Amino acid sequence: MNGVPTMDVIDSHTEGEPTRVVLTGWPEPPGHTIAERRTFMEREQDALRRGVVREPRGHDAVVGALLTPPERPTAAAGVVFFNDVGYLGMCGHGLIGVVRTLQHVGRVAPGHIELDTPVGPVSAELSDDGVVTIRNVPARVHRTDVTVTVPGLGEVTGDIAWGGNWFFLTELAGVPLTLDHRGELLRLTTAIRDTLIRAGITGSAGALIDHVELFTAPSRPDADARNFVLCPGSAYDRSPCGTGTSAKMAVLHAKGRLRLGQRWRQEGIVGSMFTGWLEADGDALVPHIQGRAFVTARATLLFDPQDPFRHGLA
Ligand code: PYC
Repeated sequence: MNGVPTMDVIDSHTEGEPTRVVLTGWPEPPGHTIAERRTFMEREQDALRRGVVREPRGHDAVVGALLTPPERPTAAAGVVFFNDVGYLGMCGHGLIGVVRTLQHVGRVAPGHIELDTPVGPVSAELSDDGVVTIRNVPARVHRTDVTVTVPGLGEVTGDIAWGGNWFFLTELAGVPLTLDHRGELLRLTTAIRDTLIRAGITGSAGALIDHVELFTAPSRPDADARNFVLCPGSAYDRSPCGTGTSAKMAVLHAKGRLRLGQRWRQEGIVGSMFTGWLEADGDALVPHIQGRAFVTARATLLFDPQDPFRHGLA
């Protein structure tokens, strides 16, 4: 199809959660920082975001990642994460997928890799066996033991923490965190998020809390807890959620239940696992998240000007 705009992408999944990395075809968003590039994408290139991750080419669980030039000369790339409804700050599973994708195309080798994101510098260690350990942006607790009254659910008490995205973290008795209950889990976590928004409860500086994370006892004997994570929009994370595990570890540390360096093994809703731990960097609590990603496809997306849905379904 001569003359039709195209994009080359690589798909992967990290512990079950998909990532689609855009390699070519997306006009480079200008900006001195990755945050400026993301603002430009939101303002001027949003149709491309929708076309890459929404149906008919994608679905609501796909997280897209645009590679850009980095901010720091030491970084391999800048990266802006996005999904079907907007843009993410950081994305833990996505970063693991990006590292394996960069390895797949020969841009990085096992060892230390620096990357720049809109919310700060991050890095990764890629092992010879393909396991990736990311060093996330610092995590912090904003408020603990916040109680809200959720229609149809009653009083829910949880903690608000940052792990690269904003999270409300809680436990709900009565609904098993299993895939066959995902419909109900989506409904309940969406009701919690809507209640927080209506009540004006936010992260710091009025930031929207767009992720809700539920916890329960693990099913795996080698895990410490199992979770269910509502992502922005109406998708749930198939992986144990890197930024959510970071936020959880910050809460556990603040409550005296996780020491620096102590391993936290987080099982996700499909039974996969991330291993995380916290390190101190001055006053900052730096989460490390370890997991695996597998490349699943290389594709060329075609944006036929005749196609009324080339920029995705609404
Ligand atoms: O792994 O941080 C994560 C994440 C955020 C949204 C989906 N995955």
